[in-house]
Amino acid sequence: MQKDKQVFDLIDKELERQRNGIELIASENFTSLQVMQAMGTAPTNKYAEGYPGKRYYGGCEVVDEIETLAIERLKKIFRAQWANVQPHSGAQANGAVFLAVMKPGEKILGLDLSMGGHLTHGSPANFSGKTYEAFHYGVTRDGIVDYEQMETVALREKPKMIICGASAYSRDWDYQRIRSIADAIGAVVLADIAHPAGLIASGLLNDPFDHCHIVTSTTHKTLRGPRGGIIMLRHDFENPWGIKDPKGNLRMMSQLLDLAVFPGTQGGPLEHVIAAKAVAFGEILTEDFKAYGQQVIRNAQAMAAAFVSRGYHLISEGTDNHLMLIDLRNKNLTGKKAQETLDKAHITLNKNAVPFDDKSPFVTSGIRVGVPAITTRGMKEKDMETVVALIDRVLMQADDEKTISEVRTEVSAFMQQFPLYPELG
Ligand code: DSN
Repeated sequence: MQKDKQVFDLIDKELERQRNGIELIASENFTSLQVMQAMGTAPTNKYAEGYPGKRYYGGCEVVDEIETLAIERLKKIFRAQWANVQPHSGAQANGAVFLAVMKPGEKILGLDLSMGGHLTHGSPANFSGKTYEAFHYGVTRDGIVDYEQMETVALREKPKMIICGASAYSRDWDYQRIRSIADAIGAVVLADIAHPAGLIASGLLNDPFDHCHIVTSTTHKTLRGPRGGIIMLRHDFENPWGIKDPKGNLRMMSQLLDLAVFPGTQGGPLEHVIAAKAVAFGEILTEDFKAYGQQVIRNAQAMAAAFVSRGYHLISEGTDNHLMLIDLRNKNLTGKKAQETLDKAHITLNKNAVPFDDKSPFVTSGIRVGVPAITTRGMKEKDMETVVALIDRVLMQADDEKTISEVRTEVSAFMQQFPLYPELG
């Protein structure tokens, strides 16, 4: 059959865009070639509703092996007792946890979206805010999670679940403190580690597993796998909240979560993506991945210092992880203007609300900058200075097309030092 030139030309065009640009979206990364190749393989043809050994279709013996391998590798990474690798995304993983633990109308407490939280942590625009009664905590004026506010709201509202984790937060979390707040009211703690998971996997940040009952993540950010979600328990438990399955039976939390993924929220799992997850998990278990995580943190520190030296205002004055949030108000720029202008220079990042922002989420006062992708490209600390200098040139002359065009050319030349998928020609 003839190749669909129209589509494959567009795929090639996207590859060239990725090769020639500086990718700073904190939630993006570049998978290895074998992770990407695994996604375009035969398991995409297979229906496998259910779980290994308990499927609703015949012919699942091979995908059973693939899924079991992915589960076992993931459990090893996080020293987990149980894992589900089927969620199609982080949002789906969170949705399944909600379904397993909560009844509609019950209360949840999560970080406010406008303070760095995530849509699925109770935003009114999301199923989580529509189905459950959502309360929020924020960050202090210093940009650090306001644990006192978390405690005050938790004691007052007695939510059934407290969610920790963020999309735009550059500091580590005090999971022990969150658990003690939850224990005071008998709440479940869900840690959504979608952003820092790769750094946690390498032991470079606090470990949420011993303090949080349930942990979810995406697999495509700092974990550097295919797009997808996962749910894990370090210790399975007979749930003390008396939560029953749809037939009215008390179950272990692992069973409730399995049921909530399938048949609760999803049908057939994407076994080709699960194969790619297994490959990525194998990579995470190597020393190379630990070295990658260490370089991510060194690069983030170097980039933060380079921004500060140019007078940029970093929320919380710095970073512990892979990203930083920059308030551009002292530079007389909005996040929207910065994102759009940098895009023209092939420097990609996203506008982001900063805590206590006075602008709408479509405009915002800030940008979020992350280093996982450029670290995968091979950049080191000294390169962070170059990247920040390029960003600064564009932002300081945001209406000068000539400067933007010059920087675009320099960006493309600079990125030739960091080949991306050379095997693909
Ligand atoms: N869209 C992701 C991010 O950029 O952080 C969160 O879902």
